[in-house]
Amino acid sequence: MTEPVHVTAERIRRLEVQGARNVAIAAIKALEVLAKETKAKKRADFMKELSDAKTLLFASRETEPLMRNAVRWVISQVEDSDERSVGELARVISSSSQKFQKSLDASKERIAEIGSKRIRDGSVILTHCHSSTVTYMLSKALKQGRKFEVICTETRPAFQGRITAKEMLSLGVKTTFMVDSAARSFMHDVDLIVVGADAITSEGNVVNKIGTGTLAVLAREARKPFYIVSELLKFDPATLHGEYEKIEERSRNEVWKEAPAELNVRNPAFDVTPRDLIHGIICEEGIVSPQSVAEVVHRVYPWVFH
Ligand code: RUB
Repeated sequence: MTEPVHVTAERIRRLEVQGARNVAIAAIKALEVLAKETKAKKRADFMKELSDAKTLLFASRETEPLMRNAVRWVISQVEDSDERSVGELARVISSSSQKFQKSLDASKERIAEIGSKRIRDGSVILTHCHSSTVTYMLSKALKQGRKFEVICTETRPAFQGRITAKEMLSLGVKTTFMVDSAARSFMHDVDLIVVGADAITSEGNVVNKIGTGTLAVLAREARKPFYIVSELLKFDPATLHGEYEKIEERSRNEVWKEAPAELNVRNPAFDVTPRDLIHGIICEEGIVSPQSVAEVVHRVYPWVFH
């Protein structure tokens, strides 16, 4: 196993790479490095290295179907190839990884085009955590001349809301920052809630940063539209076959470093927002209902189901 896969997996585990999209890109870039540096002489040995890399990357964060779909697809291109020489197979990994990244970029662009139309001039937008897909969509709306304000939650315990707040300020957007538990107090000021996704299940439920489900309930109470902004490839095909999406539980130290030892501290990284609380999923195919998302994925990315 080459070093970079270990290093990348560790960086993902430590949240040094954050957000589903960045995690997926880092993982397939690590495969590119592996392909470049491999000492394997035979196809079988190279395939074993890829398989070990996959195991390591999958274990780095368990609620990341985009990463799993990306890694599976890149490796499948080698599995399907008739090439025998490791040099040729390594080239297949590099070109497949780059192709996947290009298609993710195209999806991000399309999502931003579609989603930015939902941002009305003068509106107040609430977001949670840090989603690069959400912030890109907001930057697109800004470029189109739309004026809006953003409210960010701080997103305990790892404070990813600070990344969003800084990014919005750097774009010159008027930004308000609050603790997560203040969301209900400000919901009446909000016109639209947009959040990212880590996983979309076959039933159209969405897994995203812990606290997202609470915001969705509050949005329903205040009758405010609640949208998910996400690439379709965050769909987890395992959920179609009955698996529950696993919710990563992180170290108690992130919540309280010097907590009394006998205290039971829980730190789930994500929660599930039921589809009935979601107005729509803004994805590269348009704004789709959570109920129809599995069919749309099936139409656009049939390989996900293999
Ligand atoms: C990040 C998070 C983001 C999604 C979507 O959690 O929940 O909303 O990953 O992000 P963490 P993106 O900080 O624990 O990774 O749109 O960038 O894929």
